[in-house]
Amino acid sequence: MSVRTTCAYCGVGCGIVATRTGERSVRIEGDPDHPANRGRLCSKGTHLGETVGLDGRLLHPMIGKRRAGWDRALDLVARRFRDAVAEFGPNSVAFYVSGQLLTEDYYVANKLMKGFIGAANIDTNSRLCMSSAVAGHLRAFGEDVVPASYEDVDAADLIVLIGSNTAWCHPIVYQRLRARCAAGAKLVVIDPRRTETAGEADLHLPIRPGSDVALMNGLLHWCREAGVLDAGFLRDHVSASAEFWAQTGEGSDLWSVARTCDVAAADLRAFHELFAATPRTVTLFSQGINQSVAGTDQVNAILNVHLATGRIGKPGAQPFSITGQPNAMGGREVGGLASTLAAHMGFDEPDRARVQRFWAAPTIATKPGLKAVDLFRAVGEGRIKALWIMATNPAVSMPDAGSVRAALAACPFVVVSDVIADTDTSAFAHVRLPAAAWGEKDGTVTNSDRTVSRQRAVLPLPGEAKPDWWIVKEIGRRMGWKTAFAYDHPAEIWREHARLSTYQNDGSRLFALPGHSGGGNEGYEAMAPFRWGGTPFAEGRFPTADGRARLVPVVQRALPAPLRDWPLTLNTGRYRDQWHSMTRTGLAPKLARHREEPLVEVHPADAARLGIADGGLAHVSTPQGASLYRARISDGQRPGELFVPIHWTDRTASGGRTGYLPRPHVDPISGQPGFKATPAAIEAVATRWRGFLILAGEAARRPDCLWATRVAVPLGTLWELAGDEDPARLEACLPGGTRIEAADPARGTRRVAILAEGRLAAALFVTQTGLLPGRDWLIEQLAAPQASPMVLAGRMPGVTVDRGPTVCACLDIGMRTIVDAIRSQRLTDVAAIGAAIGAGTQCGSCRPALGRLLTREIHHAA
Ligand SMILES: Nc1nc2c(c(=O)[nH]1)N[C@H]1C(S)=C(S)[C@@H](COP(=O)(O)OP(=O)(O)OC[C@H]3O[C@@H](n4cnc5c(=O)[nH]c(N)nc54)[C@H](O)[C@@H]3O)O[C@H]1N2
Ligand SMILES: Nc1nc2c(c(=O)[nH]1)N[C@H]1C(S)=C(S)[C@@H](COP(=O)(O)OP(=O)(O)OC[C@H]3O[C@@H](n4cnc5c(=O)[nH]c(N)nc54)[C@H](O)[C@@H]3O)O[C@H]1N2
Ligand code: SF4
Ligand SMILES: [Mo]
Repeated sequence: MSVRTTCAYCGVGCGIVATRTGERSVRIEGDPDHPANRGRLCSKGTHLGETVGLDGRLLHPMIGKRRAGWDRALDLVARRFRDAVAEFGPNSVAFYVSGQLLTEDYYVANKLMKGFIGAANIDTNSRLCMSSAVAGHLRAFGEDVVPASYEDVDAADLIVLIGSNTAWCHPIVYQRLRARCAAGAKLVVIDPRRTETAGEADLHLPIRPGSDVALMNGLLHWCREAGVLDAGFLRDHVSASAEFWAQTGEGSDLWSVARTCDVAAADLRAFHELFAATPRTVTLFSQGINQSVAGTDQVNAILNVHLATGRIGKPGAQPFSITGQPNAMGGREVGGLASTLAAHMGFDEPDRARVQRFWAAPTIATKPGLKAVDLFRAVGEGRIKALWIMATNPAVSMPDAGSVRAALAACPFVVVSDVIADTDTSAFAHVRLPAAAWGEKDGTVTNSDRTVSRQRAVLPLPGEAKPDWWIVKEIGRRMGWKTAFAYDHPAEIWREHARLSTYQNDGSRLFALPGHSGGGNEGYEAMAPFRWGGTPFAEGRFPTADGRARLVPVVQRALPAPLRDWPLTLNTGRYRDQWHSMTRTGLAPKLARHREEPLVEVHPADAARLGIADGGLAHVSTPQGASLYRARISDGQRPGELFVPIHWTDRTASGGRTGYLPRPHVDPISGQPGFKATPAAIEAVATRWRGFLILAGEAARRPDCLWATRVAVPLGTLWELAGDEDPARLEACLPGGTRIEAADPARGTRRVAILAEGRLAAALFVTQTGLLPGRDWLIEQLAAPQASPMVLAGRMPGVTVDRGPTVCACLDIGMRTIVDAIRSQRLTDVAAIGAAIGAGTQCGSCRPALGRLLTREIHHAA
């Protein structure tokens, strides 16, 4: 049986054809008919099938450490929330939800909190993700509407990526834009780091972090002087205060901007000229813009340029805020943020009364609720007596996660709905509720370009897992609102959501789903992807009171001088093949080996000055916390700046706990944290020994040593290790069985293998000054019915098998294999590599990496 569904991961929203092939196995193919991807998938989507097993799943409701029936668990949750509201008022309870919920789940949670509990303390991880874009849209357009679509990318002649590592984070949009570049469009990337995305650009501006307003204001004023502004559009469709041009003009000359942004004036000039000469320009932005204490201003600086040049609402000419999570946009539509009410309505009248009337709600929130950072602060201060977390892992993903953990530990009642049993957050839960996972759920999601698609179940619900909407409506019913939460099917919720969107909507709210309010469930079952809103702003009309868009006078804030104790700036972000806290991608061996360990990337000059060695360990600290990383020296970093990934957690590593590091400073308008720039320091850490441990099956426990990172491998687990402690303590990790071992005391080397009925059950290799063998051959031994007698050698004589880190995740091809092919077959382009060994021919996510390897090899050869 095949179903048409949507990818579980990013906001590109690719269509998938999923076919069940066994008890818990699914074949994944790109849906050739889906408008977002037309059959293509990236490495993460391609390997979704590796994450649908039951390893680590939460399959039953749990009260504390004990299994409980649904009735008992639900009654307990409903009673604790009701009691808290009765005793301390509606503001004493909170929900913290997620852009990974489906629209139906999200709608019911929002309705329960805002309309029935009667407070607005429901916020979402989207606060950390694109609330600055929401706030910027509201200021400029009057409504949170993303005007662009992917077809605009296909039609653009210039694509500007600002604060977006699109090749890794929105790979299918990236493939669409590369296809456009192949047809002649130009690509400009504005990012302090030389990412793989930047590496392929026609022009890369490695600006000083946080200087984006200066850059955009400079562009705006250059366009003004060059006569590139659209005077007609400004006159008819845009308003600006009398002071706008004077305010934004300050420090906007080429030389001042070059100085503020720390880029070459010639490069800046080249950008201006390209921009001026290219009416069909799409500017895509994501976290480098949003996740800043000036995020909303940065968004408006971009929107100002597009409005003033009339490059909005036209084919190939748009500002384009791309969303991160699969249903970030759906969350905005239902009003999942504490600062919005529902269906693009706010808390002012007549919206509030209208929504209350529609819901027939006994009460309704009168004002916005607590935004994520304030919400967890309120939890820490004891003001929240009951907290329900759904589909997000705030103990990892909130800034200053140490304080968030302390708050969770102190909260009288914490409920966590998740698909995974043990997460860093669920460790604090009094009640854990087992949610249906991707592949088991039914509902809708809205992607970055307003396309609504169905997610459809291809697998049955395992254990006692239930869809999120079902769990929430059960709590609503048990809190006493039986008719308002009498849903039996997600289609009923969808139709209600659609009805609210058109309810007393005279066209002043662009968000509307006409034609979806009625019909039976069959229409919902058969729903094909569609985009709401048509082409917003095509006629130059905006959803403000006077129909005009606003130019918002934003000015570059003073950039902080380096602090004495924290002289560096810490930037945080994503890896190509991992998703957030790795609860799902961390299960997939094919995704694990692109980047096995959490790295801190350091500029060579800083590394030399601070004695940081490539491949050594380093301790990164900020005023909030500290964590260990493996150092990678990279001239793609700017001097004085560090970059670390966000993915590793208590479950997967002893280091790489990035959530502890960012400070909880937020944008004053949106409340979005400035995750990309925290004052930091770095210090090299020497260890006495290094090693690794390979175990058959899932590893229950993290080895107890300074550095231990889990890597999923076929049929088992690899732990990369290093430490100072006596390595003898690692013995505790070894299973029983026949033991063989070898030692070389001169180099401090010990090698142990455990065999169970001839099969390799474990291999532990540790050395102080010697070499460690590659891991691949030993990992392959896990599959052998009879382990090779050479296991203690770590390899077969004469065979070098380690293929290096995975580059092509689809065909599982490592770096060394590719370099060998380039050298031996004298390959000179990415297509030739594909023809020779297949790398890069499937999902295409690794094509930028192949390009870089080629450049490096050709450079070497010369
Ligand atoms: N592989 C993968 N893909 C994902 C995700 C994932 O976890 N893994 N998560 C999804 C989600 S939820 C999101 S929100 C998106 C995020 O997608 P992106 O926004 O593309 O990802 P990030 O790595 O967070 O940050 C983007 C870039 O902003 C740059 N940056 C930092 N500071 C500044 C600055 O001051 N100015 C400018 N111009 N740039 C700056 C960083 O160097 C970084 O390269 O990805 C989505 N896709
Ligand atoms: N330092 C730093 N921190 C960041 C960022 C950054 O760039 N830097 N980026 C921020 C951004 S943009 C984002 S979006 C967040 C993401 O951060 P989180 O939302 O915390 O990350 P995830 O690991 O995706 O957490 C999702 C959880 O939901 C569970 N889950 C998956 N599907 C379902 C489901 O259907 N139902 C239920 N109930 N649970 C489910 C997963 O197992 C997992 O535990 O991180 C933010 N934090
Ligand atoms: S780009 Fe990749 S992760 Fe994002 S939706 Fe498409 S297949 Fe999924
Ligand atoms: Mo995000």
